[in-house]
Amino acid sequence: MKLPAPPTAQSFRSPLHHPRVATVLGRWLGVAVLVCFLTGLFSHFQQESPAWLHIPTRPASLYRVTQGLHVLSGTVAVPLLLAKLWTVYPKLFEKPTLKTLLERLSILVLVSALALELFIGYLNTLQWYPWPFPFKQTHYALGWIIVGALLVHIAVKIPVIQWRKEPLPPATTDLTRRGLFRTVAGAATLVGITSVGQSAPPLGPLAVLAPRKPDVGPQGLPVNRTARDAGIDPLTASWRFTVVGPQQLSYTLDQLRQLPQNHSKLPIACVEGWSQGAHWEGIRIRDLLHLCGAPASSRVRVVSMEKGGFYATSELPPQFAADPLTLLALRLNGSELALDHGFPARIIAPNRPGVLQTKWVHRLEVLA
Ligand SMILES: Nc1nc2c(c(=O)[nH]1)N[C@H]1C(S)=C(S)[C@@H](COP(=O)(O)O)O[C@H]1N2
Ligand SMILES: [Mo]
Repeated sequence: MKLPAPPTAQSFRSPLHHPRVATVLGRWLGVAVLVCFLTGLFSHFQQESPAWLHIPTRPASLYRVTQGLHVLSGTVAVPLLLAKLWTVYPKLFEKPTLKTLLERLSILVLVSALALELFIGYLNTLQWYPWPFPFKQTHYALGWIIVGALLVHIAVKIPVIQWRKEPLPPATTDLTRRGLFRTVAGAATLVGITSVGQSAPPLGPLAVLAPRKPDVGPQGLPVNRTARDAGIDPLTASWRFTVVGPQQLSYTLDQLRQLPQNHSKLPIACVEGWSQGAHWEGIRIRDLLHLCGAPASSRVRVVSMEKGGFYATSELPPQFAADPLTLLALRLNGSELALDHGFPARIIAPNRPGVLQTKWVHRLEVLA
């Protein structure tokens, strides 16, 4: 029996594989990747702020928007990438020359880095890490690889993607180009609508792709890590909250409750994409700084009772410590903090990633 001959580039005659179709899908994908990259950079700099960078504390919900967009644009990029790969895969059957071989290599880097990036990004939203490398650093490095490879790809393709007025080949299949674009746009919208609700509460019930619904959790707020997972022991009678600064302060929980209390309406915006607004009550960090004799604009190290681990401490840059919205919160949505939300005290500050909103706080250290 004779096997049929392998396909060649000429076997794919559908105009849906035309470079202009690839160009249109490439533009859509390019926009998604750009939004994802820029919002990702913002999130990175929030967590690793270099000394020269001054991150503003307002708008208070800025990080909620940028990180919601980050996860949304990454999710929407998945169907766009699949569609783009489908339009161009017949090119794989062209006989390579040295030039196209080099180009293919650069596209291989781009596609594999982007596919891996989107894949580990989505698994991160599920808090599932079935790999030996650190997620955060890898995710960040891949972002730069993608942008570099994308710039090379665009530069190589400039002659093809420039809009030319030459007529397109006539449609030969039942699915027209417009039909394909509608299908791809529909798929992208569908995955968008079924995930955006994790950060836009009115759409919460539709968010079947998202692991967390913004209003499901104790006190109407999701929990990212429970007290049990973090190994938090029950409070003992000797528990004290301390501030280490020019003077050292020490309070029992009742004494903390006697200090002047303030309100803030601020969201928790997790790097994993879910976010929810909440109403917080507690003591302004700048009031505590004042009480211990430190300037309101001091850098403050926040220490949790959690032992070890990436979330056990965080730092408030001076502008965040000084902001009147930044609280050592004791109450959430009208009642005492639930244990899983950080009882007896946690940090809540405007325009910050959830990872820095440290829970189960028992000490503040004023840094020089
Ligand atoms: N000590 C400590 N603080 C923590 C965490 C943690 O695991 N340990 N998780 C952080 C993360 S990733 C988020 S998104 C928020 C979530 O707050 P919530 O669980 O009260 O909603 O808490 C932050 N504070
Ligand atoms: Mo988080």
